[in-house]
Parts: sequence; C-alpha cells; structure tokens
Amino acid sequence: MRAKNSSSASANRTTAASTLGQTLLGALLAVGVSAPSWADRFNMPVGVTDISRQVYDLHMLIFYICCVIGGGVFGVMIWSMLHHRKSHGVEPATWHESTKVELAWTIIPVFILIGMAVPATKVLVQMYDTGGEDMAIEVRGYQWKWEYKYLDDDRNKAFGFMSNLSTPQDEIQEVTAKGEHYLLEVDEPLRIPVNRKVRFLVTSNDVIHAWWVPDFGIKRDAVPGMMNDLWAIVEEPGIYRGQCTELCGKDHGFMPIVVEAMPEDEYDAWYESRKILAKEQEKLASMNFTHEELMEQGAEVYSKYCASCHQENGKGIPPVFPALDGSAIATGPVDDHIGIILNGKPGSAMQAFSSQLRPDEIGAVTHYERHAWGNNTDDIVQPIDVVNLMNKEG
Ligand code: HEC
Ligand SMILES: [Cu+2]
Repeated sequence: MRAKNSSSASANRTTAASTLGQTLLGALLAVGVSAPSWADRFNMPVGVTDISRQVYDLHMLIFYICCVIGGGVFGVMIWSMLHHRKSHGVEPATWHESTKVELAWTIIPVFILIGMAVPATKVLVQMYDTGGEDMAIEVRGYQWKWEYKYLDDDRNKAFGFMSNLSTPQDEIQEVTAKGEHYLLEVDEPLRIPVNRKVRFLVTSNDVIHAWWVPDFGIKRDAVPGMMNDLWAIVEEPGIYRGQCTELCGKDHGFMPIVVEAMPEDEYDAWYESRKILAKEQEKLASMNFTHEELMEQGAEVYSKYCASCHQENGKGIPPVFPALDGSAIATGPVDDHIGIILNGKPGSAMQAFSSQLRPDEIGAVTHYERHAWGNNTDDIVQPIDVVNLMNKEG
C-alpha cells in the first residue's frame, strides 16, 4: 500500500528514537531479517509529510516508554517471585501500607503521563493548524466515490471531478488475476503540488465517510453538512494511496483515494490545462450525438456510476436495487427517466446525479439505459433534453 517514492523518505530517517528502536528490534527479534524491513512490515508508515514523521516519532516514543515500563514491572515481578519462593525458605513479610511506596507509584506515573502528553499535544496542535494554506481543495464523499473541487482564492470552484475506482470488474469477480494496486486505483487521481501547503476541506454528500492517506499522517471524517479540514505539505513527488475509513455501505471498500504529488511547475501546467478541459466539457451540453456515440459514452458512465447498484446486466439486486432492464421508468416517458437520475429518490440509495454528472453524461446514460439489455425505446436522448428539464425544474 505504500507508494514507491515514500520508502526513500523512511530509509533516510535517523532520529534518535527510531535508530534505537531499530537496533533493539533487530537485536531482539529479527533473526535473518534486516530490522527496517521487519519494522516496515508491522509498523505504521513513516509517511511523507512533516506531521506524519512527527506522528511516527511520537508513536515510537510512547511505544518505547511502554516497553520500558513493561520490562520494569514484569522484571520486578518475575525477580520477586523467583527470589522469594517458598523452596528458598523465605518467610512472608507482614508489613502493611507504605506511604512512601504509595506516593512513589502515584507521582512517578503522573510525571510519565505528563511527559507523554506534552509532545502529543504539540503534534495535535500542529495537525489542526490548517491556516496559511497556499491552496484549498474540497473533498466530498459519495456512495461510493470521491469528488475533488479545486477552489480558487475566493473559495469558488475552479473545476472539479469525480474520482472513481478503476479496478476492472473482472479482477473483482476473480475472472482475471488481481493487479498490483487492486482496489487502490482510480480513473482520475487528485493532483497536488509538492512543497505547498494544501488545505483539504472534507465533507460528504450522503453518509459519513472518512478521508485517509496514511502517508500524510492525518485522517478526517467526511460528515454531511459539516466541513472538517486537514492539511499536508508533501515533500516528495509520488503517488500516495488511501481508502475511505468509515464503514459507509455496500461498496465501502471500493472508494479508494489516490493522490499524485507533482513537481510544482508540472502541477501548474496540469492545473491550467485541466481548467480548460473543464470549460470544454461544459460545451458538450449543447452538442448533438449519434446513437452510437451516446451508447458508447452511456455504457462508460453506467459502468462507473450506476453498475455498483443496478449491475452491469441491468438486473439490479432486487428488492433493494431495482432492475433497469424492463423497468417501467427506463422504458417510459423520457422526462421521468431523466428526472429520477437528476434528482434521485429521497430516502433511498438512488442519489441525485445532477451535481455529480454533466448534462452530456446524464443524457448519454439515460439513452444507454433505454437501449441496453432488453430495453428498446426508439427515442434518442440528447444532452439538451437534460438541460431543458433542469431549467424547467429551476
Ligand atoms: C447507490 C446505489 C445506486 C446507484 C449508484 C444508482 N442507483 Fe438508481 N436506483 C437505486 C435505488 C435504490 C432505486 C430505487 C429507488 C426507489 O424507487 O425507491 C433506483 C432507481 C433508479 C431508477 C428507476 C428505476 C425504477 O424502475 O424504479 C433509475 C432509472 C435509475 N435508478 C437510474 C440510475 C442511474 C442512471 C444511475 C447512475 C448514473 C443510478 N441509478 C445509480 C440505487 C442506485
Ligand atoms: Cu466511504
């Protein structure tokens, strides 16, 4: 799950805590296995941001404190049991209550706890210091995908897109072998520049999700109606992968996060071209397409956005997810069909796609559903039909 590029950062780490730890672990446990690889396999990742390294160091520090306390307590216990055993002829002591000992076992732990709380609080305060950012991105969870909106200086959307799982169904159904990034790959990753402070504003459109990229060291819940935020300054270009970490329904394990950190100049060039692409995609709403074009794009949209519930074969999973093959709506009046896709069905898993898909995508997927499987209406649905209905509904 770790990105390739992030391992170099972890290899370079030579803080006192981790060096001591690796020596200890190596000496104690890793017979024939080098210490860093042993630690890497079972330990949390060091990550690629300053915060993630501080979190790692904190984790190791507390871990060693626990080791020392554990060793001390069990050492004294085992030593006492061995040296005071009956076969040595030890007579049990008869004293009761020692104010000195009681004071010691109260005061020493208090200092240990304070000693752990101070560095922990310092890291926590930094984690929440999301201000002074160079750029902001809104992250919105959906069942079951993420939307990323790049916000300009006035917090308006410059452009945005959906990031969908791209692992082929064949791998999921075990028809073909699983790829290297099985369930951790998307059609369009979130791109960010290195060395700039990025503030992520995290929210959700439906249920609670959580946005987590382990290498960044911070995780936030995506709660409908609330904005939580987190930040990252990534130092190493690379691809970092994460997952939704709040059980959010049937496809919770199918909404990965992929972030590509790019060198600054490359990022700036990409940003400009992506903004232009978004403008061009808007124009598609006023274009006309042939039946074949609509079917092709419709199939693509359907398999990305609809098949998880209604299934590739249009048979759904009744009674929860209705079949579209032969459905009265998918073969009835066009406006009703477009309407349910635009607005969803409140109270059901059928979400409103008006804010997720462009009119040309909704037009194509409507057309597709009316001509795929056993459905065969002889109409053609164009993006303009979607736009007209949206305008009519206001
Ligand atoms: C998260 C699951 C889910 C996804 C994803 C989903 N739907 Fe649905 N859909 C439903 C449910 C549930 C209903 C039934 C709603 C009701 O009537 O209570 C439904 C109903 C429908 C209906 C009406 C069918 C009928 O006969 O009642 C259409 C048409 C439809 N969906 C199209 C789509 C399209 C197009 C997409 C993709 C852009 C899509 N759905 C994605 C869950 C989903
Ligand atoms: Cu989720």
